[in-house]
Amino acid sequence: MTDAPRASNLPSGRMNGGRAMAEFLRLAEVGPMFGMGGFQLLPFYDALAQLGMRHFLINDERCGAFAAEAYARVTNRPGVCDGTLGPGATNLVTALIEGLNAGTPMIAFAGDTNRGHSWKNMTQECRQVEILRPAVKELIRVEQTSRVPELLRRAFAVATSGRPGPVLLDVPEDVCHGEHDFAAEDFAIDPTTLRAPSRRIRPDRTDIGRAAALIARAKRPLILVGGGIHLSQGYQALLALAEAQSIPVAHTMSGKGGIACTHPLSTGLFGRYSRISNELIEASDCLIVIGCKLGEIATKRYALPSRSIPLIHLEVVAEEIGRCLPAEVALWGDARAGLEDLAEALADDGRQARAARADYVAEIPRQMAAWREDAAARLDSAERPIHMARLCRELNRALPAHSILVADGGFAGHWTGLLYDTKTAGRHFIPDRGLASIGYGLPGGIGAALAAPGTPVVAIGGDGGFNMTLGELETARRAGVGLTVVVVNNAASGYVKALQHAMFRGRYQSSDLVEMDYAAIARAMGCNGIRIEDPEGLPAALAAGLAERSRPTVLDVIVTRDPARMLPAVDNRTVEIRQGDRVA
Ligand SMILES: Cc1ncc(C[n+]2csc(CCOP(=O)(O)OP(=O)(O)O)c2C)c(N)n1
Ligand SMILES: [Mg+2]
Repeated sequence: MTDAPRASNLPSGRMNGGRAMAEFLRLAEVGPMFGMGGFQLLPFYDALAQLGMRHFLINDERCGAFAAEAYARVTNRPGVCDGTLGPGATNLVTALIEGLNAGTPMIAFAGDTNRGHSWKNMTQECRQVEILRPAVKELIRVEQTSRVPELLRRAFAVATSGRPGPVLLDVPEDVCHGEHDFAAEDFAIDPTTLRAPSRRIRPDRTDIGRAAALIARAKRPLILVGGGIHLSQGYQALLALAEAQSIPVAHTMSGKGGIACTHPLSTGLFGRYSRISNELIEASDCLIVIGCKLGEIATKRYALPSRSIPLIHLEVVAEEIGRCLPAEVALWGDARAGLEDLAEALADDGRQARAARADYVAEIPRQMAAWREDAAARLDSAERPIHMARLCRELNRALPAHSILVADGGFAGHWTGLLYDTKTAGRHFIPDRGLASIGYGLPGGIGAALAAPGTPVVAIGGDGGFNMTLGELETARRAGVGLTVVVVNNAASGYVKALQHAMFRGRYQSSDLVEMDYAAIARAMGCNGIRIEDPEGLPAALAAGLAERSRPTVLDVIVTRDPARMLPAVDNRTVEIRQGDRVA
């Protein structure tokens, strides 16, 4: 909506707080919302119905917030979710922290007690504001019905600025049910705050100059890109810099898709799991870190890279720079803006740089080919149970360039982080690396599918994660979502079992799951369900899932039960363990 129709569409007059909430969201053009009702927010639900807005009942508020989070990643517009007083509100916590750590814009509502009776043992009452406050970028307690639009305006401004994040509005029952005479101007909206990033800050010019000088001198510069590239949508700027200056690009799990994985300058994942990137990092003489926190997984528990390699760090949160590794040049700013400025500062050197680095970049496809040859036995494996590498290869083959793969916490995320190839830049791989909870896959897939109708969406996760949230198959079916869910069925909390195998000499405790037929469960729930025990069956099953446009398909993929073979690696590296080590 441009501003003119929005302005002529402003509501006014007497209405309750819930109606004011819904009216504001209507004007903000939010997408489908997810939540579970309770008495406190019912006026909001009633208004949504009257205004014809899309809101989906979810079977667990955490899943509603996961769906909203994934929706926001695909659209860069705040995802909206709600929970009622007490348990509804506390169920939001895990998914809100995912959004907080991943920098995802979200607006969440929690119903709260009627202030006329608070602290008198009301049903469902708890100290939810204290519980939720550290889970969000900002928690806003709405104390007056009249202030609903003003505080929602604030919520959008916070959610979409700087590093975006979730904002929670805690709405007491009497504020939601209470009425006020609103003026049309109360509903004014700043359209720039409806999408992240709402504003872009550029790094200091002197610092850009220093960074450019460092890059110009480097023989083996390497870009390390994190999830910030998606938040900033800096794809073109990244590709332009990498190509103009002949600089290869490695990515974190969250940064996958900064450039296409299939691009000759892409060196794939770096950190805990890597194809060729880790070696390139160690051999580099200038690392350019873009929108990446350099946390545990990216740095192999802070062992990588060596501190002797000069590092340029471009990051939108100033205090993130230097937190895990000292930066020789700190660039505080938006990823896209900073990349554009670097490219401009380096423009004169382009041809010279490309000539100087010709041998260096020519190595990349050769090294990648050598890696692929080494990995071929696993990528092409015909073994039963199915090898995870083969499953990833089949995903690479089956998923078209514009599709979205949502990857759950646990092994599925790491395996696909390592082996899945995005074919174009953009949000085509969505892992929940903010908090790395298991159980994100199915609800995240619902949010992504609703955000990109017509786009093939596949959600992959473990059987443990699926067990946690499989009630949302009902939601997906009700929503008519043609989502393909790949359940990596290893009859185990595999990550835990693999660690018990490696570190505790196979003394397994609470890491086995009972054998289940998830395809049959899906069919019983009115969804499509296919069990796949032979890798040759994967292409047809994936094709059937992608062809199903109006109900979910569960692909129950039977993979190895051997805990010695679960760790995501395509080679035979044995794990060396010292006391206190974390091996994966
Ligand atoms: C909510 C939550 N609890 C625990 C963990 C720790 N954890 C990481 S992976 C994993 C195993 C998950 O099992 P499953 O989903 O079957 O995946 P698998 O490792 O078997 O592929 C666990 C328990 C987590 N990430 N999130
Ligand atoms: Mg499992």
